[in-house]
Amino acid sequence: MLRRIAFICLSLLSTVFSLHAQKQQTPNVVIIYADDIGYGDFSCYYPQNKVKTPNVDKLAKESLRFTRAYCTGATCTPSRFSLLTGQYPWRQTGVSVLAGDATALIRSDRPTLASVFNAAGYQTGVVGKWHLGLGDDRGPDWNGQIQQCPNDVGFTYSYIMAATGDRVPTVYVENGRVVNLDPKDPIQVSYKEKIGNEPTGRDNPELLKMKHSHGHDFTIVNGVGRIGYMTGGQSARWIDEDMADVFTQKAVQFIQNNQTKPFLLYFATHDVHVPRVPHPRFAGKSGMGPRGDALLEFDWSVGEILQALEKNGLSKNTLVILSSDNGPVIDDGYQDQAVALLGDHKAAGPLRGGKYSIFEAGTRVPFMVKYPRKVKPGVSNALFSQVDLVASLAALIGQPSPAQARDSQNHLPALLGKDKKGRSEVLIHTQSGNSLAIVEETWKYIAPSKGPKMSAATNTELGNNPQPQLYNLKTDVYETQNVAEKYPEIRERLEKRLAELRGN
Ligand code: NG6
Ligand code: CA
Repeated sequence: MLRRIAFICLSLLSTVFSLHAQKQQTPNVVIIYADDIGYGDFSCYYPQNKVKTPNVDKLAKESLRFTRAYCTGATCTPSRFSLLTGQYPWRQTGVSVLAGDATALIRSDRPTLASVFNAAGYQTGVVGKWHLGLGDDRGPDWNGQIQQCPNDVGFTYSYIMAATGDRVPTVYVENGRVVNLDPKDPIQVSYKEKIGNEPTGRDNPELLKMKHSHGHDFTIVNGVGRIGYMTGGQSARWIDEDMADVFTQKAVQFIQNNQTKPFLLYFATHDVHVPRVPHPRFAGKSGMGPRGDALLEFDWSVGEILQALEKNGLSKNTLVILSSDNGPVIDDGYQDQAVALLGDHKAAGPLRGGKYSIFEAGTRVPFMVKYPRKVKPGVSNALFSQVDLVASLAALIGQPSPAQARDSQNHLPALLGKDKKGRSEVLIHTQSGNSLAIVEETWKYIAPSKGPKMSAATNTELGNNPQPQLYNLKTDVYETQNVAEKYPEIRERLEKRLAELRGN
């Protein structure tokens, strides 16, 4: 009898231990995805810059910090599409900056990063900016249950804004329902014609607390002119100043709620996208205007997330990635003094171009990985693309990568610092000029494109050129010397390779 009891006790103990071990084996993943933060914005990437981001600095010290990680496009929707689907944005038509009432780009039959994690028993949350469309072909039903929302593509929890801070509708959507909506005051949205009687930036500029510099002159909400017309939904409208607080709190709550279960959290901040209307506790604090203040606000959000992991005893077993969806832009359509107060700050660090550009600053972004159990802090020059997160993170949790994630390569060893090389080549794309480029360890080839050379509105060099461009990134990271004619055999090789990959 005694032996029997001892045996039962022992086997119970071993089950408990193995469950515990299992729990430890299964890492949580948190992706902190910034909006429009440039390669040089943090001093860990460009020490000459002086904006104080202590939480990001601390994270960088504890992380493997990549110097050559790319998003797939120089704007938001394309990069986010790739991050979640493992496919390049140009493979599917319509993957470009979406309107706030656009239908869903990713439909429920499609595997995503979230569904891969969900299939492995993870809780999967998205908090923040979505910008991948909502609703079926009839469009999103703002006043009912929205179809084809994040919960239909693998997320078990979602608290999002549909598109961007500067696009209507200016409301939060939780699990497919607009938050705080009064059914007696339904929301109507149009990007084609004026709807309702609310003032617009075009007709009533005197009502604006922040004027537009280009675009952004439709319905005024909270003193800010937006893109698109909206009426109704008064009780549901967000207050821009509180947005970082709201999203951060929801993300922290998600971590707390799931502290005993494995989870994936995709935390997509609104900072530092326009309109830059940070909370009063950050406003004016950077000395660099609202863009600098929004960087402080972003840093605060990062601190809160890391602290939530720490408080719940999850820091060691959580892989945290911090990155951005495209390069920096200073004037993106509002007169927020970002240009006037920029001073010496170089948002792109040593790189040329910025958001919208095929030059390096458009898509080479900050990227760091903290995972105390497996990743030794340091710097990695491995080539990495965000399109690889699906396959690499699937490998991390022992799941197969979906066949539809056709462009996603498993570079988990690079993420963990075991492989110093990463990808052999990275493809990047921009909407302006529909240009494509291929980047290797040394060479970058930009295919000829007809788009404009400059965006006058944002003052960005777009990199479009009807002639082929070839740059040696090792000796000329600022892409000043086009050596396409000097090295015809390299140009031809990359031209061919690009065509091959494109047609694949
Ligand atoms: C542009 C907007 C810009 C920004 C961008 C999308 C104008 C004039 N400009 O069309 O302000 O919203 O779209 O940015 O409207 S992204 O980061 O979401 O891709
Ligand atoms: Ca963006």
